Amino acid sequence: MEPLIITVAPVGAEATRQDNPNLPLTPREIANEAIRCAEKGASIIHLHVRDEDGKATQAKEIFQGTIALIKENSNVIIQTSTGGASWMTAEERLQPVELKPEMATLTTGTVNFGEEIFSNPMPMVEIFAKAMVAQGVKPEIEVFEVGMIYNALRLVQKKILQLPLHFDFVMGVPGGIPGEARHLLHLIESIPAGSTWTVAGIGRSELSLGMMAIVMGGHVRVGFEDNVYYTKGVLSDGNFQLVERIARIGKEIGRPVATPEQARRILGLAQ
Ligand code: KMH
Ligand code: ZN
Repeated sequence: MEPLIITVAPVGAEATRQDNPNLPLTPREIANEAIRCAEKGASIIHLHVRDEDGKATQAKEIFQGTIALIKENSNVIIQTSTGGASWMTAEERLQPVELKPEMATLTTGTVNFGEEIFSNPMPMVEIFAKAMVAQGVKPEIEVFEVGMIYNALRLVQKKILQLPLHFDFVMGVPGGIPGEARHLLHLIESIPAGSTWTVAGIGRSELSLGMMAIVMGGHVRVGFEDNVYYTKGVLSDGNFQLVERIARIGKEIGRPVATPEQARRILGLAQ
């Protein structure tokens, strides 16, 4: 099996310091956390940023500053979010793609997101996909529901995207596909042969689904965007602790972590 690509999602758009006081918020804090996670075995940073008040933003300048700080001390792959937060406009969300990150997320459908709606109508998804292709950015297809796989394949049929695709199964969002083993099997069976995939389990499913992915040849995402706990009722000291644990488990069951260079080769990114 390929080495294990660990993605860390250190901040997200929703988590607050009330959820975990160790949540990084400023560009410097996010960069330091990203670098520490890279040292522990993460090869992709799934990046959201916050404004001066700690509120989610997709401002290009804040992404640019944060990415520059990360790159000073790490060659980790930067994957900017285009999901942003559910209340943002499409124009706001797409901004970081102009910075030509190596990767960006592409959610290929609309889903209930707790009490809100994470809106991704297909005409908007097509615009996002075309922008990524034009800027040489590899999309990671964010799958909150099985139908989103087939929406992504429609973009392939329309020759907007090309195979092989890289999928992230985001499982356990209230309103999306539950974070259960049988659903992960169904998702894996639904993607074309030759695809790569990772899993982001929300809350307590982060660890159980991550372990399944390690055994099944997939890859794993961890981090405070998805889960702020280390174990039930015990907050994590930092994202680095979640990365360290999944790297250790991977190593012990025969999937040592991928370096960023190995991850680039596995994902077909320019070396
Ligand atoms: N914050 C969610 C509404 C992504 O980064 O692409 C969407 C999200 C997905 O986080
Ligand atoms: Zn995200």
